[in-house]
Amino acid sequence: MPDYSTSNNLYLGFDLSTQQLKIIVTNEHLHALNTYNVEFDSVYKDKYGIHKGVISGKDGEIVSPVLMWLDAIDHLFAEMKNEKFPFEKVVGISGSGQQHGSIYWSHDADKLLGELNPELDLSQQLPEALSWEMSPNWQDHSTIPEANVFHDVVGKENLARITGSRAHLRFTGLQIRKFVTRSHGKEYQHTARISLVSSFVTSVLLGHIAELEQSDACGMNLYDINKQDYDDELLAIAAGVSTKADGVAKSDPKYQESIDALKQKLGPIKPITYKAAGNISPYFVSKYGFSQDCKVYSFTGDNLATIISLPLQPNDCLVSLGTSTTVLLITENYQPSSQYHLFKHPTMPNHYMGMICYSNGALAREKARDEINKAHKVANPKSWDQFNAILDKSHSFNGKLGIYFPIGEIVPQAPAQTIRAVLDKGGDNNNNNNNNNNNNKNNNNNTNHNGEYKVTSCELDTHDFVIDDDALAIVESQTLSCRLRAGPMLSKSGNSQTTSSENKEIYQSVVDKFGELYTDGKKQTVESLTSRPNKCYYVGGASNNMSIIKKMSQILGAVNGNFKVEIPNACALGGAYKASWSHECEVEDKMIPYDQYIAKLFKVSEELESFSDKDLWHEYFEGVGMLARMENDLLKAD
Ligand code: XUL
Repeated sequence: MPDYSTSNNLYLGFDLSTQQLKIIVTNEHLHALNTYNVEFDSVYKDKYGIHKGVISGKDGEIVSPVLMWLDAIDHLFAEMKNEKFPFEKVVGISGSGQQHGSIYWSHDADKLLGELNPELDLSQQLPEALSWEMSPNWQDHSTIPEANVFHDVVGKENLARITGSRAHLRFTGLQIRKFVTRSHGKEYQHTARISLVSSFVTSVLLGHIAELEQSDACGMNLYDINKQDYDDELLAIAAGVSTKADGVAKSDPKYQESIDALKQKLGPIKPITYKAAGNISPYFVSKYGFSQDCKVYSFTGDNLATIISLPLQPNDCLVSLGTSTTVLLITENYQPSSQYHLFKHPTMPNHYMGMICYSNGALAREKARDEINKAHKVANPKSWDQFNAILDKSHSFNGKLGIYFPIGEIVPQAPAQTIRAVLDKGGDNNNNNNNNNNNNKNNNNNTNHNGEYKVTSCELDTHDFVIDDDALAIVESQTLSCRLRAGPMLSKSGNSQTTSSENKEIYQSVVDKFGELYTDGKKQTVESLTSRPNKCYYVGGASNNMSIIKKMSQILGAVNGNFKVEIPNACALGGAYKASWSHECEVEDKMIPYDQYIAKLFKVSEELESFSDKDLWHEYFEGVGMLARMENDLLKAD
């Protein structure tokens, strides 16, 4: 066990994810001292019948047993107690939960939570506190009919404008509509309150049901971010009384009653604050030895906790290169789109977290790598050497891009497909339809702007597109897609490094070549095309491949540096830092700007592994124009 004697205050950061519960211990200097974790499958496989932390049912239903999470909390605290962990030194707790999951509390919940007997475990005492013993997991995809209803009633872009996201199968509002109208109508009648996973853990630790935390509440498709209030029409859909979808007239008393009932069950949403949700419940004080003054600060969602685990400033981007690619960024600019997400920032009240989630990431790159290795008869089929050598020797945009979606893509929403394309700078209109692949695309739109540039789809070995070209084309295309989508969110960053007249010139030159550019149905503006990230942080599996992240950094063009980071406990750490920041704000009785507070964690430029390469941001404008046109003209829509 680490030496806790030199720390005055300890903080706990929870991470309740799909497959495990983790607790990290930090001190007042933001040092991480210890972690504890329990893998659900290794302990609860038989008791709860889970596999990889969840139970999969029919029609895409994926749920987690709520009592298992309670067992996991007691399990870790018991382990810590066994090790003589100094619980009395813990002054604040916060943490993260997987996003979108909902927990259905019964009318007895508050009473049962408040009267817990420390002689027994949580899971023995709380079954009656739940009106349903399961929580839909974020991987659940059983709500296609509900997604259709949300979009039919309010429209995809409009829903994104209101709530920060279009309807996603995992989002809480859709899950609630399914619960109410299709799967658990009876249980809904017995539901007094609904928590998110984040506010569920807060509630258990407090001993009463906590308010929803504002940034995580943005993942419900029910909350109007600008108005900072629930949207009644969306609540009506979730409650199964939408006039358009369910035929309930607004004049029917059932309409407003059902909206009000759901509003009450969800409870108020607490605006971003450093103030504690309350003190830890007597159960944990008696059973484990916590101080009764220990504060519980509202938990948030896992992605939201991730961005507060690093000293990120406005307009910084975190590019996570796992099986899927996820881009998280901080912005002051509320520019919603149906193709990405905006949430309130969990600790910076006037800021938002943007999130772009691609489903095709590593898998698509690996497929290209394997083909290249096969063609070159490389002994180790998984070696990146050949792929990387191709990336390393490229120092400009060669006019070849692709849409590499071995599985269906979310951004832009499209079925599985592969399209390769070349940019013809010479302008030969007669050739337009000569090199089609078999995709169902519309080549008629491949307009030859100013008689000069056109984008032509082709198959391998036509237009000189050879297998080696896939290496560069896939990394470039994936990165340009991020650049096209991050641009609108960064568009007030002031990071363009060019004057506004230069920006107008750059913009005009792209428009002259490719016509007005639209991404996901929205026109790109001078600002959205010319804004650059402040810093870029690369994390996850492929961030260990320097050739890939160097190429990405050349294209994304961060103005204040690129960094490679490893943050294995990001969600738990973000939770612990939220607790220590909140505690410090409470002690000082004022809101300390979070980016200033977290800056003392480490000096980014000195202590993180930074890397730089040629800045090809300008050169890749042609690529920006080309990819935008490819998406509009060639992509087979869902
Ligand atoms: C985000 C999402 C997942 C979960 C689990 O929208 O669904 O990232 O939060 O990690």
